[in-house]
Amino acid sequence: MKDEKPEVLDVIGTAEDCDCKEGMFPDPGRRALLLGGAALAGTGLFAGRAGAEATQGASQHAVLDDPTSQPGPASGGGYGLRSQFETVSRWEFPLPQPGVSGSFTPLAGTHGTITPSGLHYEVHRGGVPTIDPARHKLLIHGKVKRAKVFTMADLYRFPSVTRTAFLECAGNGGMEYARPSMPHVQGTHGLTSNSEWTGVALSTLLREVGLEDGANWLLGEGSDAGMHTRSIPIDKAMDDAILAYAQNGEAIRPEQGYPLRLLLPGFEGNMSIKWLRRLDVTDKPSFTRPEVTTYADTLADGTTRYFTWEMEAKSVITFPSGTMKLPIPGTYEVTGLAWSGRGKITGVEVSADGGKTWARANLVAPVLSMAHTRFTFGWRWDGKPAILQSRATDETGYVQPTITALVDVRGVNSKDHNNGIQSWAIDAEGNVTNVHA
Ligand SMILES: Nc1nc2c(c(=O)[nH]1)N[C@H]1C(S)=C(S)[C@@H](COP(=O)(O)O)O[C@H]1N2
Ligand SMILES: [Mo]
Repeated sequence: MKDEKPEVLDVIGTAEDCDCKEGMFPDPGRRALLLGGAALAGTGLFAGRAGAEATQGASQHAVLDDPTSQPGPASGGGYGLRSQFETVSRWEFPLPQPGVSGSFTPLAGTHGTITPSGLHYEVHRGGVPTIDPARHKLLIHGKVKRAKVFTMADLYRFPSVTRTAFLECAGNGGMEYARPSMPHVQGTHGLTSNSEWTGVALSTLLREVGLEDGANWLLGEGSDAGMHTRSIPIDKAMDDAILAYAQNGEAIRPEQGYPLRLLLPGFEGNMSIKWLRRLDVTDKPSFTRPEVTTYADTLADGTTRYFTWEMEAKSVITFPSGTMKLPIPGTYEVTGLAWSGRGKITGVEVSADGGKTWARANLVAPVLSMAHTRFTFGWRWDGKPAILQSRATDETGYVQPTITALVDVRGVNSKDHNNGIQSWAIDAEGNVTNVHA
């Protein structure tokens, strides 16, 4: 039995089918092209960029022909690492702007809905500061009755809340407005991730300090060198904003704002101030430099949109997606993610003919408000060219627009808030590429 090849579905190719090359782009998506029981069990195997990320601290153990023949290495204890065979990695900004660094989540290489913390996308305007939680403090002042400084120890004593929420950079997909630009879904959509966050409800702390009349806005400030500041409307602060100290069951990662970040579910990522050290309660928005420059959107007629907070409903097919190859015609499970900053996803439709006809995809429970929602769709590829698309609807009834419809309204000056429908073309050989359709 052990020597027999595992039975494989006819749609799964063999390792020889994989023309994986080392190149500029990691290929997290060559799913199903590497053969084996693990792939069938749903663990998924991804050929990726070999090298540093591939091993990142994981011990390299010899592979026995028969792993039952002798005990493996003893438990290492400590902090567990993934298998030495797993290579899925973030992709660093290929063209960093001065002062800005970050990386994209490999959406095609993750399963379910939670993004592993080590694969969460990152955007840093002044690098990642190293902050000692024992010395970190949060000041809340301004239009409050009792200005206060909170240490982390103080914050841990308040009632905690936990929720799942996506974060998405307003610039996610920004390169795609005018023309298809990134080869793979990590580049087109990888500036969004989804985590379970734990912390203190901001409303709890605002009640603790007591709001004065005219307390309409907050100015949030981080402790990094990025001078990142944003005005936050008090309604959001009192509604579902969280001062998060934990992510996916452990302290948030340095890249995500350790030891404390603001989390505004559903709002553009840049409002969720990392390394949070100050909240100034004000009567008016502060019109900080980032919010009147970087995060304002210039429309086709030259006017500017400010305060574009909510991320509108969006979806993307992650399998199959750009740079992948369907090895042979047959049945595949098309899958992807959908999310909305306005609440729950109520439906995702899939088209295989560039948007002429649509069919309803399956939403995988649980479907949570302002969180990534996994969708799946059984599809038989007949071997002819096809264009795959997905279209999300949220609980407000809002339907994800086509790129053309978005460009008609916004023009192509704006690089933010591209939630247009993504098209993946499949040619007769099964090659998947990024197109506008
Ligand atoms: N203090 C501070 N907060 C920040 C930033 C920053 O550079 N400094 N980047 C913002 C941007 S542009 C985004 S999209 C999100 C990214 O959060 P993440 O790096 O945890 O994914 O954090 C926001 N909060
Ligand atoms: Mo961002």
